[in-house]
Amino acid sequence: MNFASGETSFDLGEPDFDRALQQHRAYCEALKSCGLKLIELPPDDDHPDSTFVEDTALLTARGAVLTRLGAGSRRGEVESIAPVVHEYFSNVYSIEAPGTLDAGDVCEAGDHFFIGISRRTNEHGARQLAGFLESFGYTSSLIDICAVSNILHLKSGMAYLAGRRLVVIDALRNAKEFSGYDLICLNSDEEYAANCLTLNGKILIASGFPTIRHDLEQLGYPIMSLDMSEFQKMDGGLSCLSLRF
Ligand code: CIR
Repeated sequence: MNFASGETSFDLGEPDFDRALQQHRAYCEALKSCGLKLIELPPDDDHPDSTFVEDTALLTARGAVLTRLGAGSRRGEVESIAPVVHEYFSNVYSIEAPGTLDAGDVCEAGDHFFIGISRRTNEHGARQLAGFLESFGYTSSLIDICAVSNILHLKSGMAYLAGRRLVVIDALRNAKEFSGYDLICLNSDEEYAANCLTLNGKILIASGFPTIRHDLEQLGYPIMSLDMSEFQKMDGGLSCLSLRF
């Protein structure tokens, strides 16, 4: 109910709560239609941003990391997600102070992870995560997004598709960490669509971004699109609304 009192840096007006609920239902249906089984959690009225559950944990095939959210108003969200993560993972680490990390700043690309340093994720948090990932047998690289863009999280500006292919906003196209990757660059008026999701071979994108949709279709990807208007008003995208494992 208090969704509109969450954090946001977008200036798109107040979200319509009923519309947000409808869009959330459509999102859940889309995940199911891609073959995912959903674990649904009860609403957390103390945390208006808790629907952006992705930020609270990084779940990998080899272990999980509970985060320490960069926004003070959101920090308590991790307490509610922790027991659920422990139910499914035996190997769980936590980011500790002075580190902060929002998992929206973490992009898994096969066995490699890109970790954004942002307004929410500091270098301590990023380095702690890199250490945990190394102990799981993964590699990682850190990308300072504050230096190039005002996006909230790394994944507000990029997504991993498959193989060596990434979708990126223009400000990230020259990041040295992406050399050797095949980059699909978004037009400046379609940057919100960078936050797309690959689910069992299908790509979920926000609706209303015809150029990137066309480009992905030309590459042979089956596309599903969802209206995300109310979540965009609160600085959130498709990846933020779930934790996938
Ligand atoms: C926030 O500012 O923290 C939320 N309103 C939006 C978080 C979006 N999460 C994400 O990009 N992973």
